Amino acid sequence: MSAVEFLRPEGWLGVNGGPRYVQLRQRLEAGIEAGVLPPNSSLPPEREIAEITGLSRVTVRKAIQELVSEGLIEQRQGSGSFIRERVSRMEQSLSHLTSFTEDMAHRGMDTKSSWLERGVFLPSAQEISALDLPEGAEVARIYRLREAGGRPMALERAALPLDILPNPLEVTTSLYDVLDRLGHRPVRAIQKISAINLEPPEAKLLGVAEGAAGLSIERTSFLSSGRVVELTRSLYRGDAYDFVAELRL
Ligand code: 16G
Repeated sequence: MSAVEFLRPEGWLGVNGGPRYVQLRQRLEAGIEAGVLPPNSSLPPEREIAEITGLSRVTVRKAIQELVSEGLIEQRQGSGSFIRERVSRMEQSLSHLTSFTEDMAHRGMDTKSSWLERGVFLPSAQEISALDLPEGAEVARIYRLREAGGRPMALERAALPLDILPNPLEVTTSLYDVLDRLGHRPVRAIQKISAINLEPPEAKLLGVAEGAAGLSIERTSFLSSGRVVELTRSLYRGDAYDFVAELRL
């Protein structure tokens, strides 16, 4: 069935069905759910929807606006409204100190990292204090776009003391694998999670709209001696992750 046929008002638009923009919104939601309006396809223009349904353009616009705020539809400047790709959310436990590679392998997903930065740098004030770096010490930094199952998931910026990770170029897939080999795999970590709106460059890398919701997670990891191993700031797509913590009495 075409989108136009699906939107013909017979059978779903009625006087007793509540506000008309809500009826249209529900019809469009049903079309998205049923795949009549598939991901990445364009929605007929407002004017055309108004003609097919007999609703006013104001009503049509209101329904579309609601779908935009629900994240089902995306408006692209100059080219109209598109059905957004549905992202299945992932649940991530907050009680295990695992790596991204391990988390995804556990779900049967392949991971890929694109390197945005990797090398030895002069540390920032935050790195000096978080990693407890001695005067004049440099820092190993790796910045990656992390993908799983072919989808961008997170941007991750890690900083480590050089004696923990002397050669950041050694990290090709998993940082924790390299730390494991070097005998520096962390055993404990503290994470701080905050809600953010993704800035244009990060949103672009993650394949979401500018200002889309994201989660910023700062992880500070420790060796059993109490020494800090990494300071990592990860930006996760807000539409792809649920972080789950188990609480006990
Ligand atoms: C996770 C950690 C990150 C760690 C990375 C190592 C969070 C929020 N962050 O993404 O701190 O550096 O795993 O992953 O979970 P890798 O061994 O696959 O490189």
